[in-house]
Amino acid sequence: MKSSGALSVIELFDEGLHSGVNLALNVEKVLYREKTDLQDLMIFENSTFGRVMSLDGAVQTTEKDEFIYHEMFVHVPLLAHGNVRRVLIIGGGDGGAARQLMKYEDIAVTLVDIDRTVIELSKKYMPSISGGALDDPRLDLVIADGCRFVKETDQHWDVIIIDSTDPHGPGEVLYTAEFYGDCKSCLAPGGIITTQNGVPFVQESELRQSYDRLGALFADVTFYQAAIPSYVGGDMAFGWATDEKSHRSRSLAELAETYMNSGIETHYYTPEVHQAAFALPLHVQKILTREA
Ligand code: AG3
Repeated sequence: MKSSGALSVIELFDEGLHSGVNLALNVEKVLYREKTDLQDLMIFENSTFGRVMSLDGAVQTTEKDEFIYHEMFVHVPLLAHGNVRRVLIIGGGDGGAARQLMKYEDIAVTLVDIDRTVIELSKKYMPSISGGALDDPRLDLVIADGCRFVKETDQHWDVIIIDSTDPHGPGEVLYTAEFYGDCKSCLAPGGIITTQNGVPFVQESELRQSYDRLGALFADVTFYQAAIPSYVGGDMAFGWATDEKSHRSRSLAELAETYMNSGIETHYYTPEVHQAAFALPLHVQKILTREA
């Protein structure tokens, strides 16, 4: 009998982000590993996902499936709004969200990440993710604590994308009521906030917490979903918060027109997917409506 292919795998990345379920990825090759004073960062090669970046043992992004996450994070608020000029990204040092934003001609992006290492390593080892966006003159790159930044700035943005890690460690502060309040005060009228809100099936309490905290601040708060293959547990939820309710009731025809006029090219996003992503399965709705 031939020996199983699995025997040739030297190392396994064992995520262990959630209790009771682990994502195991074969590590073909470790390209980088360092524990900085801020976080434990690793970049490795996997046969399915291409290069994978993990922070503190959790997959952040991969070459092969990042387009799903970043397209949905960016194009849903931008095309729903329809007239975005200024965008703030909190986190997102890999440059994936920034690359999607650079598809819009008339755009100014501020990216605030706490860790310069993430930016440098993403550019070096996973250049297709940022695709030059981190060096684009339309991008203002700020190395700072996002919480402090939104508290102190007097600038305003049409869309704020909170592209954070999960609410453990350095990312935890990016899920607090205080931080959401500070984000609200630097949002332009009609502005939209989107957040990385985890996988509801394995992160119910995180979903509910963000819903309650954002719900106390904004007139329209919900989530939209997409399945990111390297995030274990099913569909992930993006948080959506705005005072302008009409952004969420765009007709398919309106979305299709805005998409066509924008001239952007996508690989996951379509106006139909955009609309459908807001349809929440009943078990997710129940997490949001049940008594606390
Ligand atoms: N931010 C989201 C990380 C989520 C990790 N969760 C997980 N592996 N289930 C990633 C930054 C991408 N720009």
